[in-house]
Amino acid sequence: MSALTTKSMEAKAMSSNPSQRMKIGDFLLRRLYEAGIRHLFGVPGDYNLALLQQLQDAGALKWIGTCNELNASYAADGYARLNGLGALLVTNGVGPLSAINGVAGSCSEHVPVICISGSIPLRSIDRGLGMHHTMADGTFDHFLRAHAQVTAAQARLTPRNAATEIDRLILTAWREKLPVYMEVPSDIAYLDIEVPADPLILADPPSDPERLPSCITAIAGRISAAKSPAILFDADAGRFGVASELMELAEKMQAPMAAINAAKAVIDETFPHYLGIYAGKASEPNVREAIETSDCLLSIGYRPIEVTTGDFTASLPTNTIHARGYSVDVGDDNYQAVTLKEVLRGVIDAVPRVTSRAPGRAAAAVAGTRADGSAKLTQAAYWQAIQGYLRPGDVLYVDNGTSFTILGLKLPPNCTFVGSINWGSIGYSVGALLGALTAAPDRRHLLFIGDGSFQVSAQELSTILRHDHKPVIFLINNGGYTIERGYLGKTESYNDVANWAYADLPKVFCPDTSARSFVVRTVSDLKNVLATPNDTMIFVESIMDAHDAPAAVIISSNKGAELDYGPRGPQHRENVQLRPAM
Ligand SMILES: Cc1ncc(C[n+]2csc(CCOP(=O)(O)OP(=O)(O)O)c2C)c(N)n1
Ligand SMILES: [Mg+2]
Repeated sequence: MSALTTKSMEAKAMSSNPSQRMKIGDFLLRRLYEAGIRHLFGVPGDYNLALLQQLQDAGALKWIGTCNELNASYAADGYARLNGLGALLVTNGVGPLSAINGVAGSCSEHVPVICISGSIPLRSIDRGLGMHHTMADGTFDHFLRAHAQVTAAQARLTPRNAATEIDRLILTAWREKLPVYMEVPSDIAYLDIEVPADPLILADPPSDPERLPSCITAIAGRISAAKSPAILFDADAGRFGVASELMELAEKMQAPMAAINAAKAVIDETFPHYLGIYAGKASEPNVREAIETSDCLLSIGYRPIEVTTGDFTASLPTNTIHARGYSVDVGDDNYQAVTLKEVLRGVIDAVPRVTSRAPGRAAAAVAGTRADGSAKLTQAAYWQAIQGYLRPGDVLYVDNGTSFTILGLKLPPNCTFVGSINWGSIGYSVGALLGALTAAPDRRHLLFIGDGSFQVSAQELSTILRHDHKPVIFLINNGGYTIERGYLGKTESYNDVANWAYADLPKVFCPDTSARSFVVRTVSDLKNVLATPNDTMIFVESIMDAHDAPAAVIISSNKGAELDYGPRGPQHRENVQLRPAM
């Protein structure tokens, strides 16, 4: 045995990080699996077929082909919402650019998605060979650079960097709760490299041993001294998985808590200390009072924008502690190298149990009137009926439009809410539904969407049917973009859409489907449909008036127009805006 071989064997035996040889593509798929990913969404193309073949041969991950890459990006996002991490595979240039809107949405909404593009072979880059799906100008970096704007990390794999870059990107997505972008040149998937033998561990970095206790002491000191402490949480409370810690803290301190609308259902809405959604002046009075008059507010991941703050009418108390995934602001101090879960666990232990504060009053659900069964279906009667349809454990999806009304409904325990409140790209919810159905097929999934939003991504209904999923789809057919009519163009044709036979689509997309489709025009039609068993897909097309919209949606659109167009905008002309009924 040569001295060199003996030496390397000794080094291997002593090392706590044993390595092995694997093909780059196989290693990538192995790492995705170890990170908890079991499905990959996307569209095949010549540059990703080698990797796709490795996926088929290994058999560990399941391929879910989508009709286009935009929908794949939405599906990966929906999958990640329920699974903790999601991924899509697309082909050079045309794929990443079709997907970029969805990837940007994941960035805006803090959802960890891995966008993998099978890209131009390294051989072509080395030799300057022009290839299809490029600008044919000898450059190959456009798509990496485009995705650098909307992802937390990017890399083009090479045989030298693949082992480290794959781990860096997956870990970055998981830790930051943000998307990442990876190019896998088509000629390297089958090359052998040395890779770690140990599985990838998804874990937060440990907190700093001094900063963590100092931060906990600072927070606990302030909220224990307060007379009316309260908790306000944004979407990151869900992304960083601290719902149970927040409930434990609220319980121990007898403190009221409220959600930003982007965090709907992160906390069980039947929890006694949960008050409802806080959106400044658009909040229920008791929620507004609890948050704004608190003498110490603990806020989690607060990212105010107009649609989450009642058009900037939110006003947090001066003594607000701002906690985020990995940092906290308390007074003038900023704490780095602290992780949210550890901070909250420490605070729970540090604060004394309070028994004297009265629990907050729960916000009222949407008030309803009794509608005449044979009367034409209105938005008011629709949402009242939907409220009664909701069951514990449902997964609810909302797209943009009058369907936002679902935000005002009171959800039963253990529901999950999937929306894109910050990014708000119409059509997102259909792709997200496919993704989340794939991640959690045994739950009941309810989609609330308008005709305009549905038209963007309707094809993915075919993928949902192809995999025999059984969601309930509630589509409002009101002839167009009603929410936009509250901004401008109340009767303009630019807010109209073509009238599809929506309820026929399950049959079109899957001719032998057992899906049940309904066209609903009256209150009693709707009530009958809601009694249908959930043993197959249910598609409910509800016909409603183009000018019928809940007051909250119209008011928000009217205010949006003021923000968007300013005092000299066209919205002040006579009868150009849908306005709330007097
Ligand atoms: C990709 C994208 N394009 C355009 C918009 C602007 N937009 C927001 S809501 C909306 C209309 C939604 O109409 P619909 O789904 O029919 O809901 P409705 O209000 O009619 O119930 C549009 C076009 C958007 N949010 N995203
Ligand atoms: Mg509509």
